[in-house]
Amino acid sequence: MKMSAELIQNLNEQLNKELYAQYMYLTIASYFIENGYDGFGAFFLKQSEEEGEHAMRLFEYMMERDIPFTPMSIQAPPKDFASPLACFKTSYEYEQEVTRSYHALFKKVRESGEYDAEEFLLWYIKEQREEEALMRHWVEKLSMADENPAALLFLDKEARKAAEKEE
Ligand code: OFO
Repeated sequence: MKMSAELIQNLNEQLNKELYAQYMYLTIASYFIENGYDGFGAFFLKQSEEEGEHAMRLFEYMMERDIPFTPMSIQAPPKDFASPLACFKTSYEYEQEVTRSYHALFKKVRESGEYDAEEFLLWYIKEQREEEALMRHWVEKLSMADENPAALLFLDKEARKAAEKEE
């Protein structure tokens, strides 16, 4: 079944959002590593790697369905964060934005009878739920730490453990 031009465009945009997430998390990892928080750095490197995998999953699906890939430019992410908490807040906000875009796309594929795409996108719906919960969890913890250096160093160690556990 041939996919509509609009849905093809939406899938390409979604892939671009995943690549942006990969680039943004890489940038945040660099912010942390350069500021001495290696644990948070490892956590964001892991997140960056996962976002690259999400982009590849979309790419492979598109190739399997004979959907043309359109290269698009990837925006430069911000790096001028005011604090570790600001990094997590930005990440949480972006995850919510990506969730909204997957939900909008899911609605469109359902309404257009694209059942195969609907089944494929379910994986992303679940993944976004998990990623939002993960970022929200860290925003809460960092808010409690309130820039206290000892608390931040403790959380930095916890973030490293979390990064290693997910592997
Ligand atoms: Fe790709 O999982 Fe979030 O953005």
